[in-house]
Amino acid sequence: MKDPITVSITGAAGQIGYALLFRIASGAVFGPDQPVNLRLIEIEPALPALNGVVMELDDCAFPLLREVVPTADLNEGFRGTNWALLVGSVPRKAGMERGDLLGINGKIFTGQGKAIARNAAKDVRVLVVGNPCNTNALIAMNNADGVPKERFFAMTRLDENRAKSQLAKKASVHHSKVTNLCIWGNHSATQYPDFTNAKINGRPVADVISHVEWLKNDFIKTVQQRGAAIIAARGASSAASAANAAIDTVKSLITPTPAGDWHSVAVCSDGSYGIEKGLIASMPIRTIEDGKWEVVQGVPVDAFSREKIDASIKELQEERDAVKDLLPK
Ligand code: NAX
Repeated sequence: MKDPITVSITGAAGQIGYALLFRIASGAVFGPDQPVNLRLIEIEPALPALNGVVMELDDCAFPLLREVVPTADLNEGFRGTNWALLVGSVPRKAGMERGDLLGINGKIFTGQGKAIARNAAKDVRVLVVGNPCNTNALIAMNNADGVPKERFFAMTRLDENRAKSQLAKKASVHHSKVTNLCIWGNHSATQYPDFTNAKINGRPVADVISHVEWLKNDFIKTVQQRGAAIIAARGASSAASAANAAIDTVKSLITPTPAGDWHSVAVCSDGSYGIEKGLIASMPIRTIEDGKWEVVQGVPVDAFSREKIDASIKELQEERDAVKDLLPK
């Protein structure tokens, strides 16, 4: 049996946490021969609820689950961690401006970035799910002294999965037949689900779905607004699908990407595709092996895509400017 891997999860008593922990503990993420320690981080008032979740983990008697540590202490929560999944954040409330939200969450991610740098394992990787996830990841990355920038990610996989599912439905094929779907930019309503490079059964989407106006309008809008549609229907934001996307992201980052394909995750830009260096932006990523990834180069960006990508990058620059006090020089 391998040595256990340690996974820290913030917001562990929340609804995404509830859908996420049990799958990690069951082996669905790191495999059937990989024991797991869980460090579950919550704010003080949520610790009683978190203890209930821990009782349920106990009651599953998962063969692969080793230590479970529920805590509100960041040092304890990130001690020795190999994967930090930053899910917890403060939701936007009525009357709150986007800037207020950035400021409140910014402080959380400053502290978490520092605590990760102080306590985590040398190979730590960080996936930010809590919104605004790109900018929260930017703040954590810039405050985690000594942790390489390529270890920070923000989640856009839910958007990718949503986009694949919409294209598959329209083309009446199984969603596994949709590949090369890149989400560009921010995980927000400006994100760009790139249908121009996506494939269905290995063919360009436009060869299969001839309704170009649908692709340019309804498709993009449906993906961008899907989160709001779920809230309207369910009375609560997406949780199981978000947890599933976090799992897909981690799996895609620890497994080589199938030849010719890519996956979407926001990473620290190296300037590829004219995306300002240092921003956390979603783009096409290939995993070479566990711990090693690269931006896929040479993906064609036509004028329509350029405009959409630029709009989302502009939003990321504005978010970055709004939190610049939290980014040490
Ligand atoms: P919940 O409100 O159910 O849970 C959030 C949990 O985080 C709560 O238990 C809260 O006590 C905890 N928390 C708050 N501040 C914390 C802190 N400083 N340290 C540790 N824990 C803290 O929200 P949930 O539905 O689970 O969503 C969590 C986050 O995911 C939200 O920010 C949400 O906007 C974001 N999402 C991101 C998605 C993505 O694709 N990137 C999609 C789904 C989701 O909307």
